[in-house]
Amino acid sequence: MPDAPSATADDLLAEARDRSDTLLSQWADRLDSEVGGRTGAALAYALRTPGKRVRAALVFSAYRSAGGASSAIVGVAAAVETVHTYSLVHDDLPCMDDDDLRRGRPTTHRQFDVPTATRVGWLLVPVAARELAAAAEEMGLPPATLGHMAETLFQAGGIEGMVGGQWLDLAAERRSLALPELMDVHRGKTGALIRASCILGGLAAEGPPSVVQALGKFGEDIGLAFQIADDVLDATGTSAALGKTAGRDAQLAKSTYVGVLGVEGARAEAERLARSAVAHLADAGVPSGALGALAGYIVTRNS
Ligand code: GRG
Repeated sequence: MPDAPSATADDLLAEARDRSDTLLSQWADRLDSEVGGRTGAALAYALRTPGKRVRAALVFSAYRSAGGASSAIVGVAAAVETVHTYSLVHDDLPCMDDDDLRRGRPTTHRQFDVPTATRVGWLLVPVAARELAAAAEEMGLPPATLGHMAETLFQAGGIEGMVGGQWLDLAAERRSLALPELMDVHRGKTGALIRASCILGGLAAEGPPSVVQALGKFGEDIGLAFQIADDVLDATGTSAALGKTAGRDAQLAKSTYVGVLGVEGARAEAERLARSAVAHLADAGVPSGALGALAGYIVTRNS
């Protein structure tokens, strides 16, 4: 699917699920037999849990908007989803958010056990690295580009991104955060990987620096908007619709955008960020049909 201005978010997400789930399922089969036993089965379980695949859709759309055309980009999309899956498996552990339900199914530690789920999370990170390298090779990308892509993905997953944000989030339970601190938490724990998804698409397409930079700015704004929308859904949605426990933020006494701005204020801020995200693309002359549709979805989604 080229960057079609008419593509709807539903089309783009269906495509992302179709393409990345097929590959993730192949990785699941391989890991199940390579690792074996309970841990192999748990790795396959985690990789096959049915996510929305928003990050994969962003990789595909950013790639096409930067002129990319190789079908091997699916390996990059699935590598990002693998890092995301690791973060969900660990986020649900008793030492973090301690949750029983994820993607409409028992969390990995509930289905298996805590040591197995802990191992699964750790094992998924090198899987993502190996598959990112394989995809870059299949696309014929130069080693320096792969290096840049790996740095982008794993920096986003580390102390400057997801781990750092999650750490701040855990430390902030039962404390009231002011808006600037809350932005740091959200940009790190959720926004960094979403931003990286957009940049990775641009890098894999070997887009010019101005395009990759615009994709990064787009990703930064929608990454923050994504977590604000998540705060709203946690406060207003049901567990059945979300596939995870609703109202968890209140139970854990977390600071959220809803707590600071109220539901309507949080929604308005997410919408403002989605508009700002698309403006970054327009400023740099990057086609924004598909990415704009995904930005709209991110702030209006109901799960
Ligand atoms: C060691 C402190 C430390 C951290 C480890 C666990 C972890 C790293 C980070 C957690 C990051 C996290 C889970 C952030 C929440 C991101 C989020 C809003 C997830 C939900 O994303 P969706 O809605 O989920 O795209 P699906 O299921 O559709 O993929």
